[in-house]
Amino acid sequence: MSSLIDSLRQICGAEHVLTHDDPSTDLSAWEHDWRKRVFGKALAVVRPASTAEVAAVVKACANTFTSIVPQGGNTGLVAGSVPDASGQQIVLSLQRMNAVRALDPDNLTMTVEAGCILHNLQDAAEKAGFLFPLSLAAEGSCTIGGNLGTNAGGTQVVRYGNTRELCLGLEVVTAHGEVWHGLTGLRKDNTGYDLRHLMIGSEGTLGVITAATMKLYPLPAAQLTAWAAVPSMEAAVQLLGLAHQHLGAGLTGFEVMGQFALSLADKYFPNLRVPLYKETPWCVLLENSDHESEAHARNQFERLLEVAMTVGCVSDAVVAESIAQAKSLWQIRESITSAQAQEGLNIKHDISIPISKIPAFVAATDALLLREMPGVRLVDFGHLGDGNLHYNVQAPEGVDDQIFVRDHEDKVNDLVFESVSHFKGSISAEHGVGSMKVDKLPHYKDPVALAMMRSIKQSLDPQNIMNPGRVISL
Ligand code: FAD
Ligand code: 2HG
Ligand code: ZN
Repeated sequence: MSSLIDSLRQICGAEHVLTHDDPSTDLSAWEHDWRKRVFGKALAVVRPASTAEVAAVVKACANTFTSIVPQGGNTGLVAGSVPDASGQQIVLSLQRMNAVRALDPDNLTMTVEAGCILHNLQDAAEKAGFLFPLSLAAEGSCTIGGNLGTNAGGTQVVRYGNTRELCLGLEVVTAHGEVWHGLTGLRKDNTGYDLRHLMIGSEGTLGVITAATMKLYPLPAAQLTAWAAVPSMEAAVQLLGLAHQHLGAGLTGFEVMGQFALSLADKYFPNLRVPLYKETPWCVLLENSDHESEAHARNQFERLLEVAMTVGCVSDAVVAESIAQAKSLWQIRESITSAQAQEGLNIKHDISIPISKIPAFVAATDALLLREMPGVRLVDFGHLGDGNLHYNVQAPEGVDDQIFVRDHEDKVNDLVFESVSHFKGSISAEHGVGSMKVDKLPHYKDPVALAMMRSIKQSLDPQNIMNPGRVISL
């Protein structure tokens, strides 16, 4: 292996190939996942600065049958970006490849390197007078390469779609170390299989994304945020229908949050002042982006809320009076993951169900879990506008969280996933499969689809060096 490390040092420069041989180097940040559920050991952390360097690194690894784990911001929630415990896999960190290569205002695109932090992309777009709409709570550290790798969703999907819908072209280093130059920026191209869509969401198992051409949108004239108390999940779904009717394409966010999830946000972030949640089982956060004016947006919101209150699907509501107030409402929503982590280890489920079936799913699955494990605390929240719930399970009050997760995780997963399957949903809506759900996939994915996935993987990565053991087991 020392000859591989020597080659990698020649390719990237010695200071960009970190190994455990140097006792002063701490690799742990690259070796464990954000949730601290998986702790691996890397042969080396390799930090190339260009596509040519990535290609040379992959070739050197292919020549020595060395596995590669691509890593961006390492904020993934399914442990797909960290090495296993063998000490034989390299972490290929894209963090140094963070340039905005071009912005084309007429084509409404920007071409960026994979290691660009999402928040920096949003900023670069805004400085040029455009909106890059992908938005998620990890945006200060996740990268566009990771967003593409996982086909991230986030809070604007109801209007702009997942990362997949925002991408018009890719540059990819294949498992053989060749470079596919696919940064076309074309909105129409029917010249055969769409390899871009194969790579997006493949979680580093088919190749390394080194750059992407992403869509830009006009900045709205006004963005208004409202917070509504709703009496039930049925009411939340009814409100979603009304919001589509009244706001049309202006509806850019529709998030639901359960009372217990909000109580955790309140407990750990008291300065955020969570409104209305104490008297109601659910709250909804809505965003209206308007291309006319703030007055128009406010007027639309007021009409929507008036109708919603008349039919009874909203019991109380506030519309943010300022940008600062809107930001703090969004901060409440975005603080839930962190608040839940501070409350203790928990069992996450990132699921999607047809929107119409969500109330029945929640009622049935809550009842099932509470019957099987009395006292479990359900942290339900998510992107209701997309039919995507984060249906997370926390230990009963006073029960040791580590012991609860150790003893109950499998059973809880099985109960929730069986329920998801009954309601014809997906066991991963936006976070991906990673290493955490790879064993579950064969039970819940169509066998013909799985067989096609397996043959794609074997044909594009015959040595199985690209993030092996993630997404699909061979
Ligand atoms: P990493 O975690 O580094 O990697 C994720 C996966 O992509 C791994 O399998 C990795 O191998 C692969 N990968 C990374 N870079 C590349 C590349 N260049 N080429 C090929 N494969 C690559 N996700 C959502 O979808 N919606 C949310 O709302 C959301 N909110 C979050 C909130 C918090 C607080 C946190 C911690 C996470 C959240 N996530 C969310 C999950 C996570 O942020 C996303 O999955 C994000 O897209 C990961 O980006 P990353 O750069 O951190 O990727
Ligand atoms: C979000 O929507 C993320 O905030 C994280 O997808 C979800 O913590 C979670 O379960
Ligand atoms: Zn989410």
